[in-house]
Amino acid sequence: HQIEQDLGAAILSGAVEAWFQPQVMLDESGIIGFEALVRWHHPQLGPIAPPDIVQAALATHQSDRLTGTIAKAACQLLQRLPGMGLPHATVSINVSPRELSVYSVVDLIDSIVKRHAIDPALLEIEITEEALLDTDMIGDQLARISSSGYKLAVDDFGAGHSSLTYLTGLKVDRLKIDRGIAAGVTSSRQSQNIVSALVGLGQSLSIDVLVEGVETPEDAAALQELGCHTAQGYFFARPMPPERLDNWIAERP
Ligand code: G
Ligand code: G
Ligand code: MN
Ligand code: NA
Repeated sequence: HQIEQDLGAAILSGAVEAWFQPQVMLDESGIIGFEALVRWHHPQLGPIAPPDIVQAALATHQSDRLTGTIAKAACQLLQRLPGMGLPHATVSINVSPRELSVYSVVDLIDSIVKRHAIDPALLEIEITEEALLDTDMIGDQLARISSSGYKLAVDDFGAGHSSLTYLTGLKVDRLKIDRGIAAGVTSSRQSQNIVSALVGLGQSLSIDVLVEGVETPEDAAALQELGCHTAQGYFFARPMPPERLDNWIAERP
């Protein structure tokens, strides 16, 4: 496996990097945060899909090095955000369910956050909903994310792993509604009803709700109509390298 073979050197050389996708208020009132997404342009194979990078890291026992690289880039962005006029914006990183049972993700992130003197409340950890179903195995790690002061987001919420019981046992800060749901929001009554229900769920549990995959102005308007306040998607911005964020922010109306 070429990817597995080359991953270690690519992490060391900086070829494996974090790009960032903005998260915004649907009423255009501002930027609330950024999601870090791994990117690797392999010299022979071209761009490697993030799930393949994550898989290769697991297979070669380098998940901690991969997540460490992304967390470090997230902290570097957090250090710059006050100077970019966004002192309260959060930065989120994705943590794969499987790595939670392999090493102490919280210890790793703690050491990076301390080194950068970052407020942990500005760093959000995204875990897919699927992972939260098996809290017996990783419940301790998840509880430590919150007790250490980090924000916890449930990623791909509503993508098909429907058990809500974990919401009663964990301190969840944000539900990230799967982009499959946003896709139907202008055309399907069903999708609209689901979005309304999820917004209500978030309100009653005091959990922020962010809709992913907003691709058109029509999606954005429909979601706002349904009571959503925050979103992420190609309509607002694609993921971009951190050095491009300054211009993107400056050019926003
Ligand atoms: O960036 P893109 O949409 O291609 O990402 C595809 C998938 O890979 C998403 O589910 C995303 O959560 C995941 N992903 C992206 N970056 C990372 C990362 O740094 N770590 C982990 N574990 N998953 C990531
Ligand atoms: O699973 P997760 O939510 O982490 O995945 C985020 C992925 O979704 C990123 O790889 C990003 O490139 C992709 N993405 C972000 N916005 C959009 C969008 O508006 N449409 C689609 N199709 N993908 C998006
Ligand atoms: Mn995510
Ligand atoms: Na998601």
